[in-house]
Amino acid sequence: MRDSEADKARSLVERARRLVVLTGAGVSADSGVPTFRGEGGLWKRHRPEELATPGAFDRDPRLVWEWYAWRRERVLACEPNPAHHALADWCRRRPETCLVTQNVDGLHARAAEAVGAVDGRLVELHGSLFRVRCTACAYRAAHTDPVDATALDRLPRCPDCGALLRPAVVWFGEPLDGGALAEAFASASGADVCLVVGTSAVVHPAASIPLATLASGGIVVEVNPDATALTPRSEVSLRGRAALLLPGILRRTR
Ligand code: BV8
Ligand code: ZN
Repeated sequence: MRDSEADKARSLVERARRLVVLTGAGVSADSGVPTFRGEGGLWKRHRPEELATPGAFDRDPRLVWEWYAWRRERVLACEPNPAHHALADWCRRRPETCLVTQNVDGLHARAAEAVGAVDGRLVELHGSLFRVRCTACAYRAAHTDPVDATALDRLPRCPDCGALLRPAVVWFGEPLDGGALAEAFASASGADVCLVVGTSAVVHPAASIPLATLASGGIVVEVNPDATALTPRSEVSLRGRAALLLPGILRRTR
């Protein structure tokens, strides 16, 4: 990719009055977290409809927990990569930035903790692998202990009512948290630049967030090794890996 494209992207982001960022699985790819649709992707062995749905959990909670237990262990062995750190450092310097992620791997939050940017505006649109909620009452909690999914009667249960606990993630066919969605779209509508990193822009309503910035007269800057449906709508679309490109785009210039 020609430097001018990367320089143009850096200048557009640096001069943004208000930036909103949307990330997908690609921002975690360089940490070793499998993406959903890529080679070796999470959906390779299973289709989303098979596992990441309420019906799948109702039919076979042990199988669904087995998949999530595997993903949790896999992610806990990963570290935030230079893309996560560049975004966390940017958000510490510019706390008005809203960082919206589709990812449930918690790596943005870990990068923010590392730079003390915990007061930044991080919206985890689809929840987190490391939070659980009760299938029957209002109980919800952080949860990082290993989950034994070898048998139904070993699955985690609610300490308040004894019902099965589930991963506090948003499954296909489930509504997103209203507050998170409202914050994401309000930020996107109020932004003059939407930086879209590592998403195939297939899953809705997340994929519509950059369109809110465009609708209010803003522009989109995309970072992705592949073209996506957003590419034709992007002012600049950089073909490359987030871990290699983001530190340059977000670097401190003053
Ligand atoms: C809802 C949590 C309504 C669980 C996830 C409108 C149009 C079409 C369909 C729909 C629509 N509205 C709703 C739907 C249905 C559905 C949907 O969008 N289906 C898709 C498949 C067509 N949406 C829903 O069901 C949503 N719910 O709308 O509810 C409602 C309202 C009221 C009452 C009832 C219902 C819920 C969607 C959330 C699903 N949960 N995750 C879990 O993770 O287990 S989705 C999951 O998949 C991720 O969170 C993420 O959102 C998505 C994966 O997408 P990406 O992150 O983009 O990852 P992907 O692998 O696809 O792409 C990676 C990209 O990175 C690639 O482009 C690659 O090139 C790039 N890359 C690779 N390496 C790098 C890189 N980039 C940079 N650097 C690198 N190194
Ligand atoms: Zn309960």
